Amino acid sequence: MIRRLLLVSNRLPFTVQERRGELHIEPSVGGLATGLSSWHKSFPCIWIGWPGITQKKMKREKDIMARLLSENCHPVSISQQDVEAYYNGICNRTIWPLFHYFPLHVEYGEGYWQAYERINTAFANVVAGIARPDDTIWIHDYHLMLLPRLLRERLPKATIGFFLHIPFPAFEMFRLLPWRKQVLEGLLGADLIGFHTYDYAGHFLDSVHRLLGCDVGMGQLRVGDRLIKADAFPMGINYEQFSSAAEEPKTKAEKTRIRNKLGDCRVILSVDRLDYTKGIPERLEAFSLFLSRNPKFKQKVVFILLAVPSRTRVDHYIQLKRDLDGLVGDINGRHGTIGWMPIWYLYRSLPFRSLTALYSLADVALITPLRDGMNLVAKEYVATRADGKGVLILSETAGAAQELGEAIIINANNTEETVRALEQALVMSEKEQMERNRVMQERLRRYSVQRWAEEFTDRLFHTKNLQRQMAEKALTGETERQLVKAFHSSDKALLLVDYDGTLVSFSPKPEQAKPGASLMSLLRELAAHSRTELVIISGRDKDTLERWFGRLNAGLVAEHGVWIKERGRGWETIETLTSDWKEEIRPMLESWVDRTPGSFIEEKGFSLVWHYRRAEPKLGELRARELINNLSHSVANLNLQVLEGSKVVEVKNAGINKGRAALRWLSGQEWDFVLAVGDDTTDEDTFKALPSTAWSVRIGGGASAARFSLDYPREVVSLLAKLARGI
Ligand code: GDG
Repeated sequence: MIRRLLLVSNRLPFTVQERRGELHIEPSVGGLATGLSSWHKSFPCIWIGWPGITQKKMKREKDIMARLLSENCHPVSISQQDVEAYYNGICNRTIWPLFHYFPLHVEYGEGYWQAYERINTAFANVVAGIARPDDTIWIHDYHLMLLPRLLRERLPKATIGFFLHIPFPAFEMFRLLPWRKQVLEGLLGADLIGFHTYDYAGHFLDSVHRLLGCDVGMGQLRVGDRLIKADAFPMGINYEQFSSAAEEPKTKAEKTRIRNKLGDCRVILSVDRLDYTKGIPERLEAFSLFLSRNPKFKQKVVFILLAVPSRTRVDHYIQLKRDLDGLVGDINGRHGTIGWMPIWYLYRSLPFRSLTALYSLADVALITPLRDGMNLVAKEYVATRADGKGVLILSETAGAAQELGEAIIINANNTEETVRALEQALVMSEKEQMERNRVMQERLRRYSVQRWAEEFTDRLFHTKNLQRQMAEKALTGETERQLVKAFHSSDKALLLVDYDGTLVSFSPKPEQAKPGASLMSLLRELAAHSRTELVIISGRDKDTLERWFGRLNAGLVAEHGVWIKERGRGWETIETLTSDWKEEIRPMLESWVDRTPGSFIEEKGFSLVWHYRRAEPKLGELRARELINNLSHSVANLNLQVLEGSKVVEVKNAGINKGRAALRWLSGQEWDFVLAVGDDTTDEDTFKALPSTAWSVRIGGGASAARFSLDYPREVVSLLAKLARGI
């Protein structure tokens, strides 16, 4: 449950504007602020953001500050210089074009990046100064991607959510950003990272996997001991506000006023910020071609183009405005007649009433962004048409297209297709219009902006709960003390310890993971304990284990149980095993090595292992899945099994596993203390073979039969040191 919400976004829901030398505050129009207004009033909420004027002006007008605070808005001051480098620089000249697949519009500059770090830090200072331990912090959008981490450093236990309102691009695009790792690490400070679509969430996880090497699965990953989730939450609109708008007397009056000017012309409408991502010139070209192809529509149709001024200090926007002015003039000049102007071009923002009046009289909404995180205008148009009429044409590269499949979906770069869509829309029967709209309206009504916010925050708390459950499993503090105490008061203790990933971290090449002098001395101390038996249970080949640990007074298990060596005895295999099958399986593994750069084969006495730790992570995993699939046909006939370890696929004789090997010790004698430690799926067999009183610890996250967890091999070493040295 939300106790108090801190909403953090670049802009506050109020804008401070200067008129005739005086500052005024006015509610901001658009998406988040209006959408969340009814929801966030149901509990205490503080909004933190930039009020839209510079530091100097804020200082001059102290009462503006007091007014913002009385509206629960905490301003973050930004100097004029930083507004240039941060807002007009890194945000709108670098991140915005890159994330919308416009790499040629992108400007990179170290000064921009420094401003980004500076402003994110300024936000972190303000938020950390306000935040209480049980607050929920929800950060919005691309301006603040470093903030989650900066806050996590200051408030390690905080509940932090992040939502990205623009697309997260595919890896090939994202990797172009010089500061790509810092951005990912910044975002990973959050507990939950939300996107409009599954594609964007997938792209993000893909980049995290490839650039930071984190394992991601089922939309979640771990950074240190913290579980983080990334998921899709398509943002909705305040449905009731739009669906009831058309019936408001003032809207009706506005509609009549506009209709009188239009005569009986049909209306095509588009509404966007004037932005190159919105595909406005392409749309106009398509409209022009439509008029040329369909002269019967001349004087019968009007295209109302509402373009809201945006980022007017950034060159590409200035240029776009010039191009658009020219294009509109050109089309009107070419197709227009005395008394009929095909395009009504409005370059301004309209009041809500006029906007909804336009929505409710438009026969067609032509929403064709080249790339758009979601696009709320498309949803607002459908919601406003409470009469069920009207046709939405929407491009597939808007996030909204994934929810509005009943619209006419087009590729905005395909002029022919857009023309055909216009032709189809203008002759579509009312029955069909209503059938399509009803389905979309029902969906939009159910998944409103309130529901979006609730789902996001619910999932954020769910993630926090999972983190808590994981923390309970962590072998720390009191539990660790109990384990150490139980060991020291036991008469006969058995320690079953895996090697790679448990006593040492993984190395790029298996032979590099040789135990160092201090680890060897610790193992010698443990093995020398008179009441303790140490067993190293590994998947490694017996020759390596013999070389490294042969002189220890310890039991050894090699190749997951193919070979066993009890204390003071020689190596033996537990059954008559064959390795003739290798000739059949090796060529398959070799072809996988050829197809997966960086992978290699390791050959052990009775098994073959394909390692892909050094391969490109995504390719490695894909090939591993394919290999397991392909092997499944061969292994059944040859009485083999396939084991999946950490970045390895291993083929060996069936019926061999670490659990079975562990039974040799577990069933042979009475133990009053048993501890098993391991890090991957092959160790799960050991955990499952243990008596219920045993202590079991799995390294790293994930579901496990082990009772406890630790994060890193160094923690295992420290635990064993406490056993050996009685600390
Ligand atoms: C970003 C992402 C994502 C527009 N003109 C007027 C006016 N508007 C309102 C609309 C709508 C909002 O502004 C525009 O939202 P969009 O979603 O269409 O686009 P962006 O501004 O680019 O927003 C986008 C969004 O964030 C939310 O996550 O969907 O993909 O780019 O609400 O109604 N409102 C008024 N007069 C206007 O003239 N009153």
